[in-house]
Amino acid sequence: MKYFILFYCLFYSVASWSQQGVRTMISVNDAWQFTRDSFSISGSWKSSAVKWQVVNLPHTWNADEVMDDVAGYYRGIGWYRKKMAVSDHLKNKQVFLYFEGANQVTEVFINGNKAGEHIGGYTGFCIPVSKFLLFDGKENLNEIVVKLDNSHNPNIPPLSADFTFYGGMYRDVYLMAVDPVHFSITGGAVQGVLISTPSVNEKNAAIHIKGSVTNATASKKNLKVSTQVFDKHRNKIAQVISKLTVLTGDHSFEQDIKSIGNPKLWSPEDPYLYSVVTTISDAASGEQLDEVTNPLGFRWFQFDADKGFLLNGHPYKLVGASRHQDFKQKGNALPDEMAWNDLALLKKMGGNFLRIAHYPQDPSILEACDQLGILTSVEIPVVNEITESDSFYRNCQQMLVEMVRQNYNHPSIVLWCYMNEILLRPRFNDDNERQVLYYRNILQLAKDLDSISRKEDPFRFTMIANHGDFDRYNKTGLTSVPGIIGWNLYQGWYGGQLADFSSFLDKHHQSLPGCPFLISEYGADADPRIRSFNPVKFDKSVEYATDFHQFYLEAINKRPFVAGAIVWNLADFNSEGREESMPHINNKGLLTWDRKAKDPYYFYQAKLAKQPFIKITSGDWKLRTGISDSTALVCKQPVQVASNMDSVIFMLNGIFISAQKVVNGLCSCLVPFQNGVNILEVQGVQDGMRCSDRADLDFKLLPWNLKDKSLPFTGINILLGATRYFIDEEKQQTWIPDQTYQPGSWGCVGGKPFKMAGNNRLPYGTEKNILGTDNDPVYQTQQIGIQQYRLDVPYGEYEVTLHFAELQGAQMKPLVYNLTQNEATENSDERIFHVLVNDVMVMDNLNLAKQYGVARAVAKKVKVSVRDQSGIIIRFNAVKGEPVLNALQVKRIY
Ligand code: GCB
Ligand code: CA
Repeated sequence: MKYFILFYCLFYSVASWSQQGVRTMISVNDAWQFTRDSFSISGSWKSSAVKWQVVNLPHTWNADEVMDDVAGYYRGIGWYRKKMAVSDHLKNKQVFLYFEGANQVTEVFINGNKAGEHIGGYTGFCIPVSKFLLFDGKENLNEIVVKLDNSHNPNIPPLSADFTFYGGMYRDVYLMAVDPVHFSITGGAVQGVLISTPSVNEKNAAIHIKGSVTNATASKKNLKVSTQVFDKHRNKIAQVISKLTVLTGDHSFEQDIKSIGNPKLWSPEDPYLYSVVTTISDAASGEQLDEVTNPLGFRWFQFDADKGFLLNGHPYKLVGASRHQDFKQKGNALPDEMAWNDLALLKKMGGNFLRIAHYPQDPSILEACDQLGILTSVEIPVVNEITESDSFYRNCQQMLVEMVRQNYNHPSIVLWCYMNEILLRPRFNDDNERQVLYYRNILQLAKDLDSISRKEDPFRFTMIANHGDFDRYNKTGLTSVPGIIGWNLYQGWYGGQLADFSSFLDKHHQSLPGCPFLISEYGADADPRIRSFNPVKFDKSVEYATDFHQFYLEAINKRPFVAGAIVWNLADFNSEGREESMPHINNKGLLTWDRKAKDPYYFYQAKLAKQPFIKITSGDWKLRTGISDSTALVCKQPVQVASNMDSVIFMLNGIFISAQKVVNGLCSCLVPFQNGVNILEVQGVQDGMRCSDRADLDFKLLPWNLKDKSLPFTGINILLGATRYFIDEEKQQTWIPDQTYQPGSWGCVGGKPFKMAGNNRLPYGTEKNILGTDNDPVYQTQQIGIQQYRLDVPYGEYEVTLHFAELQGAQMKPLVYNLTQNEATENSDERIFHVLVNDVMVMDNLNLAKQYGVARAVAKKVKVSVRDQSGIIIRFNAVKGEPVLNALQVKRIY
């Protein structure tokens, strides 16, 4: 049935277009069969040994396996096949299969014959298939088989990187049919012609069109190539016509439109797009043979070492984010609408720039950028390291040429980038001479790629994005190759202090005068489940990330010479090999993996908004818990607000509580939460303008004195060895930091928070992936050397859950993105202890490492009846080494 529909579509569209020689593009996304079993092209189509699964494109074969506890994901071969009817209306056309991108080596077979192949997972490509096709639209005569391979290949970039190399046909595939006389398709550039604007100013603009015509017939053709320019309202504003006589083969042509008066300029504030329609027709008969339509935007720009970026003659600070192309549960196989949605979110934040990192993305991304008004850079995935082989160099060059040619006409692009942190993983660390040669080879590759880029497109700047090792990039000569430098900086995150960021900016400005730069990355992980009122570096709290962004943006804004602030990253993304609080995820997104805003997103919105703006940044932290202050049955906790107004009024349950001045986009107020729902309203005020926000926050007030009758104790969830909070939305639970025991209340006796030896980055705990749980942060911290845990609860029946994980010992792979130091070897001293609850032995000779393994979650529920004044006393008696406890839950049953 599906095949019939496809056939019908083909027939329908060809019938409606066949009167004119316009190209046909029809998606071929539906009802493919897919397998990872071994399959052979020469084997029978029907072979029953192979299990096929019916899938639609976009599709990846790794979406499910990148989040499990098994290290790694399938990197190998996958097969796609389908049967397809092709209308005989296309018999006299040139037919191609156009792939917007597939990861990473693609071979295409039509009816058992190899039609073509492509290397590289991120650029589009066109495979000519006419000569293999059977044209009979009535039956599914054609067999298309696509073999894809996402194995590691030392000659194909990226070799290593902090993201997942999902395999599959993860973008749209089209059947494209053109007349034998058509705009040439090279480097996968299906848009036909290259359009540039060699000069633009407010009064005048010039347009240059260049392209090539392919004549695939045996005869000489007299042709007319005409280019028409239309404004937004489809009024024709200019036209140029050239005559071309072409023999069989490809023939280049160029056209100029010398002067467009008073061009409407393109800018993020007003992304005014013209369109350019270029047509080939037969000179004598006037019959139209091919036609392409492209976007056109008039803008000019400059990167300057002192003034930063200039757009249309004015200094213009670029502020935005990078983007990876994956999404929760979908891997990299996203429909176009979801790509658009990301850009809409960046725009809504006030961003004017997208770094399309670390590879070219779906064509819909740049369409969105052109239309929404977002400036961009695009890059090829040469990340971390290179292979010194001809084949590697060739693949880099091919990717670069494809990237530039395919995307050339997008007015949103200002930068082509061809290397990212290429000195992060220096090879030959134990052979200095060889390493010098390796660096020299990298430099040579950079020079080659830079000159290809400038030759292919003299109108854009080139960029290399470096990590923060200023001297190394300088010494190797890499800082003098590209038009501008991108710095990926993480001071105050992976290493150093926030203030080191500011000094880095000044250092560049002083020691590399004449060399424009932008901050191509900066960011801090924010696990949306982790909150803290004492945020510290690497605690993964949302609060630390907000502070980090506030600091960085201010430092950049203060310095006109810094061209831009590009946050890493717009959204959380998958990096299968990562561990930390949310294993497999890089949490530096301003949005979560499924695109929910985190606090720093609102901070940017406040800083960039042109209208009055206010937002309770942590308004989404709806489940809160805190301890009542003994007298008033309230708990005071700070709440942060992002706004662009002068001051903010806070109201709780309709009553004024405070007015605060906004400093650098943020302010906060201690809110006296009551038990239950608290309605928090905030109002921003400035010059008679007002704006407001509201959050309904569910507060669970805990008694300090557990026998307090006015606030009966019902339960508590405690993280040991941490000063952070953890929110489990699924279970509707909040975990709070521990305290030291005081009579009447609850807390820990003895021991100290566990801190990983030799890891200066972590404030406490570990960043190991805790197996057997998704709530890693519950287990990643612990009290080591604990003697007792006491809760002076009243009489009743309780359930106590003890949460353990052995945090020490070898099982850990080093952190994938360890930018600063190496982990010290961990001691794995044996620890054996007994656990007694109210003097009843509940676990004896507990040896976590031996019984469960290192870094595995262990939860034990114990029923306890409390019959006397002393409440619950949990004792930890050491047999060997120091006892530990990671988290504790106590629930009153009755
Ligand atoms: C970087 C890399 C990027 C990583 C990022 C991080 O410098 O360019 O690919 O994801 O750091 O989060 O560590
Ligand atoms: Ca697409």
